[in-house]
Amino acid sequence: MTPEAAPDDCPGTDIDPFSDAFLADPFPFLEELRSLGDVFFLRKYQVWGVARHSQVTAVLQNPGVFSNAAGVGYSNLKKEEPWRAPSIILEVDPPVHTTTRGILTRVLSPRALRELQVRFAQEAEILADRLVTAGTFDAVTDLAQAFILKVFPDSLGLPPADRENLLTYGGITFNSLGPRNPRFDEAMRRAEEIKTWVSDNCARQALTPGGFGDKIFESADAGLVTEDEAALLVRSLLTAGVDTTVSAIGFAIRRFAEHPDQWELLRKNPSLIRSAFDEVVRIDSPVIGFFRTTTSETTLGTTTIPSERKVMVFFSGANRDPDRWEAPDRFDITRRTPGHTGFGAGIHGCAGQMVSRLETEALLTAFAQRVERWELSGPPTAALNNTLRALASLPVRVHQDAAHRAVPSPM
Ligand code: OVM
Repeated sequence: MTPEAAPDDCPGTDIDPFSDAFLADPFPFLEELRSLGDVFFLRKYQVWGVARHSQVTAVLQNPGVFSNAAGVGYSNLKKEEPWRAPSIILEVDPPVHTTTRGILTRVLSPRALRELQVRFAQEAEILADRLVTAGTFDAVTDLAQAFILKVFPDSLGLPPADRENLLTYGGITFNSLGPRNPRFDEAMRRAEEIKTWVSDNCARQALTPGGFGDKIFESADAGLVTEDEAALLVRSLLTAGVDTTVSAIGFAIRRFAEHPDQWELLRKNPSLIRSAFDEVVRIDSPVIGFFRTTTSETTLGTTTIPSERKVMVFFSGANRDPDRWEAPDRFDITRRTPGHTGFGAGIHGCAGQMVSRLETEALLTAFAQRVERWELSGPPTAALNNTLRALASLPVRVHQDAAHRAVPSPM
């Protein structure tokens, strides 16, 4: 199929946001996409796209026109058979979304999260003591994955067995948002098996009382959703809360290994830890972008997009837009980060973002107390995925703070 021309009122491009080259380093391509205009047309996929901060936020703030109900990937869920039951929070619009979002907002309320802070801190200290004593390790597998696969499913109340399936499930889901390319097909090979495991683990009887999962089922008792819908909301947390945060932690450690001055600044001033994490989410944008689908003909900039067309919304493009950020490619933990789109924006903005901040703050706090300097002990490798940017491995050596003795934890 030869790519068709772009519409007359929209610059066209042959940039392929699902190619290996783009996924390995999207930022030069995103610069070119921003330079094309407010809107561009991706010829290979016959869809529109936005990568400037102004347009990315305009689309995300207008969910009536830019709908999630046909899915946030390339495929139109209303026209093509989805590989899993659609999410009842991400892949829906108001008013359904309003109810389900309300449930997760309450379950993930600041009060509910305060109770987790102590546990996250304890687990972070145990892990930091162990890894700092080891001295060299892989910051993706031994640190980011080990930590998140412990604390996040624990907070949900998930049983401890086979948690690495969560990483596989996240990989499948995020690949499935791209077009049917080899990455998509490869991910789908394990879809049926992993889907069964996930749905078994989202069932009420699988979840420990008191966790997020159990609290979601209380909303079924209250009549807000059915038990089947509650299980789907548990699934949303499992889908969205593992690979994303693992990715951000990996990028955070790489940034601090590459910018020892920023690590020193963070150690001297731990109150910067929160903005440091948001700066990582801004500059490294774990989620490259999601799609929206127009519900009517609409005009963006000088481009008219017909109804029922897909628009790719590059969160990662908005996060490096020089019209919004001063020196956008500079990693600066003192930067004022509000307004970044690393968690999306608008009504579908990440519901779990406070959980991810608590998790990473616990980790960075524990390591800041123990590690003077991070050193890359080998080349980082990337894990290419149609939607999620992440490192596959990040070999590091840590230089221990002489003043901090790593004492074995009791018990
Ligand atoms: C979901 C979900 C929510 C947020 C992100 C996401 C694919 C999935 O509800 O399943 O990533």
